[in-house]
Amino acid sequence: MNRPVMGGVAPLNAPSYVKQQKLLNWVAEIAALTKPDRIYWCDGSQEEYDRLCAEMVAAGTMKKLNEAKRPNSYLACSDPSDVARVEDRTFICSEKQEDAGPTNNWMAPAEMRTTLNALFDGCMRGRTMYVVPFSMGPLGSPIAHIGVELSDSPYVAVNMRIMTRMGKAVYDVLGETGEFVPCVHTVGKPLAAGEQDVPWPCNPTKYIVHYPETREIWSFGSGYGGNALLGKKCFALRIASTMGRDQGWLAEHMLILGVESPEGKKHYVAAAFPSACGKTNFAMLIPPKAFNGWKVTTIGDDIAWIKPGADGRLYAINPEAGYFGVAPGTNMSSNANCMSSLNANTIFTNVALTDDGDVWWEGMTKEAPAHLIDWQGKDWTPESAKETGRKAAHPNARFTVSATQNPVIDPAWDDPAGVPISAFIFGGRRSTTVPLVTEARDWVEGVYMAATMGSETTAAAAGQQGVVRRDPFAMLPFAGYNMSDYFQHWLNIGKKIEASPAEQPKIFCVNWFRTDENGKFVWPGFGDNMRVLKWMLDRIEGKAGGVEHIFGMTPRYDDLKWDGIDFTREQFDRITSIDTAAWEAELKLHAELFDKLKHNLPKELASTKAELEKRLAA
Ligand code: O2Y
Ligand code: MN
Repeated sequence: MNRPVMGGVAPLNAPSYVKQQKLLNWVAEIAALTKPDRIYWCDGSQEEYDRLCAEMVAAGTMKKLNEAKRPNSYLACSDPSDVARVEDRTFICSEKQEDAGPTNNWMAPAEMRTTLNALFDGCMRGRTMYVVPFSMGPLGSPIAHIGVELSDSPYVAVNMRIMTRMGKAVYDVLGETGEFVPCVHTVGKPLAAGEQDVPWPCNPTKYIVHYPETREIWSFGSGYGGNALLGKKCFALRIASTMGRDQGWLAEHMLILGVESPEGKKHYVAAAFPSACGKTNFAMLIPPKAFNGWKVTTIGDDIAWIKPGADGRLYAINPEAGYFGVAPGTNMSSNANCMSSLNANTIFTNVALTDDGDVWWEGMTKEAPAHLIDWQGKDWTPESAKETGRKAAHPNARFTVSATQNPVIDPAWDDPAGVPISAFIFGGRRSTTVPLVTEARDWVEGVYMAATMGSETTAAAAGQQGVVRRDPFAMLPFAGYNMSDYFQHWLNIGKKIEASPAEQPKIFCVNWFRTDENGKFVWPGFGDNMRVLKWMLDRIEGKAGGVEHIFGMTPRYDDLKWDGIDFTREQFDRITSIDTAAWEAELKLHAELFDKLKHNLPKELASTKAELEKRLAA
């Protein structure tokens, strides 16, 4: 192993297959700033993955799970202060504040660079800097883009291997002159000579910083999820959304699924839901028994990159190669496909450890095991939990697993050309007001629906849970530029594909989460969402009816297939009815949102709102 000269810079150590001088210079420059003890270039091999995991087991960062029960799988438990994305520490540092818009934290790039230079100076002392090359999307796809993450976290390196196409082959695509997004990450905890490391190093000071103009990402202080795996939210959404605005494509917080009828007619739909609203479950949906012959397959569970094709249709890829899904609530009834994906080769983070070396989380089984070690390493029993209210797994506990382990992965999931999109679905978590499903009458109305989406908050981001916040397009935490300009970009894409109206995707708005007077969900959700999906496909093919109301077009009871479920007309009315008073209040909230976003707000949205108000008054 190369050792640094005392007080000097670690040798660059670059493998001969790295041909790009700009990349080599950048790695050297970041090493000079962060001063790691070693530089390690990841090749993405299985041997390397196994070795890094073994090192983390030795260091106490990970536990190897029982090989007989969960082969080649690990449990990592984070510092209790580092458990979720930190939106209040996430910054869009565009030159002009108005380009970040009122929904993003902003700081002038020069000021941020001064702050970060001080924080990053020497931040990797005593550690290894991993050079992690990755492709977001199939290698070489015209829709894909490359990134390189420099991180002092081996946990990041192994997770990036699962979540992206990571390794040596990326350098072949990059060549001597290819473009890449530079991503710098540190846990922000340098080690002094002889200092003993902790299992999950991190820093109470956190900065997740994006420079959209220069397409750079800098992340300081957290080793967790979206804060640290920079290909995901930082690149594939925040930076990619600005690339999409400039280049005429879309980077969206959307799952993509394929749905095939018994007659063999297949459509792909892309669906946006705010964090932790069941996207992974929907992406792996198992149709009810009565839908014999219907198949749902997964392209992706979280992010879609969508580009207009030469034929005027929109084509989508999943830029990721794995799933970083929420564990609590995942079980054999909510998502059997996901559960079988997790049988082996999985990294679990912040779930509980069973006495026989397996994992458990709330909702995995009806009854909890008699004894567990909770995510904070403490003894846990169902009895003690009743007294203290302590969860065995953190509510934002996660699994990292390769997409290839999904039993219903779509055959085209890795197709560089992408798949054609027939519909966009937008959903929020609303206990009242928003009907089960509504079809927009046109693209502009669909953009309005998506722009005014609201959702009750969940555990995926730090902060208060259960309050309604507007989450336009489920992109509030992820748009890398001004939200009003983002709406305009969607309207522009609509105009671009208007030329072939038959091919233009329909837009739907859904809400699986309406509750009754006891706070219980009325709609069964999960596999039964297939009933709604089928209505959408029937609409796309001109085969189903519906009824127009103030907000768009909703199915009548008889427009849905009810075989195999006892769901009454009364229940259906409860989740599709329009409560005029609630909508009047809702429109006031739309007005508040539009007032906040008034700079550059497309006039089409204001006029759509005026029409809605007219229909409501009538
Ligand atoms: O960093 C985290 O806490 C996870 S956030 C996340 C992970 C996978 C998919 N989506 C999300 C999200 O917050 O939308
Ligand atoms: Mn997400």
